[in-house]
Amino acid sequence: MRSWRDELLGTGVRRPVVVGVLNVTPDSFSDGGRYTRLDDAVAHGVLMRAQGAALVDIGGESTRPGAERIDAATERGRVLPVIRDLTAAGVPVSVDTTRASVASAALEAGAVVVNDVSGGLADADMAKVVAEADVPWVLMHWRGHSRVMAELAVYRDVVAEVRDELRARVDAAVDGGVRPDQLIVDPGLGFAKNAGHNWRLSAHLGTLVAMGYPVLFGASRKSYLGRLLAGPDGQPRPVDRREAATLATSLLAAQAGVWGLRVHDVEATVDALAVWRATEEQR
Ligand code: PMM
Repeated sequence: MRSWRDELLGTGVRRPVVVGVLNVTPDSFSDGGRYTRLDDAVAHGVLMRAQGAALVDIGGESTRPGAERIDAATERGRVLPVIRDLTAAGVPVSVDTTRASVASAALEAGAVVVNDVSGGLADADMAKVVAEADVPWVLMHWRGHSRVMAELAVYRDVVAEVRDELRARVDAAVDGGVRPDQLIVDPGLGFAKNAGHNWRLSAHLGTLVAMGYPVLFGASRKSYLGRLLAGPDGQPRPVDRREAATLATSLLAAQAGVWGLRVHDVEATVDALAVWRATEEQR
């Protein structure tokens, strides 16, 4: 039987895969508050899968800049019912958490991937959980929790530093017993990064791809796109009107060779990728 890992990371997988975002939080910047009812969340996950998502990424704790933390029991209470129901519906699910205890419960509930925005830095037990469950682990570049991350956006050479810090996280994961073929890396746009850092990383994704690990790219609807598209009054473009800009980032990232795109609008992304693939096939 083909495992979820083969279906996500196997050599025959058509890249980039699309990872659908499903935040079951009251306060995430884009979809916060929309999927707090279990049946709404499950229906949206099922829809994203039908639209072509390889994976639906469930988050229970907002990571928006400045956000305060919630406790682990609250986080588990938000994500576990959705993971159980989506798994029962045959939808492959990743859990977006920095806590080993939440990851462990999520894997037991059926999640097949751990998406850790802290790259293993927030919880020293995460490597053990991932090693024992033998699942893929997304290591995102991160320097600190949301409350403090804006102060940590200081780089001399953002591309080299993100690459080197991701490599250190990869090494720590392997030292913790995780196999290299379980690992996916992510530049973590917006996490301890200002707009200039996000653009610079987007322009040099090849440096991260050259690390030899699958790269996940998550620009969808982020605030630097809102600022790019600000109107004459200087107000950022609202979150629900950043889709065309998001699609442009997705195509540029596809061209740079990323493994996956973490997005809110799965159908639009799948359509844009169909155009990209049809063009690529003629080269
Ligand atoms: N961004 C957010 C949350 N989780 N996970 C990964 N791997 N990469 C990201 O860029 C990322 C993430 C924040 O955005 P959201 O509100 O759209 O979830």
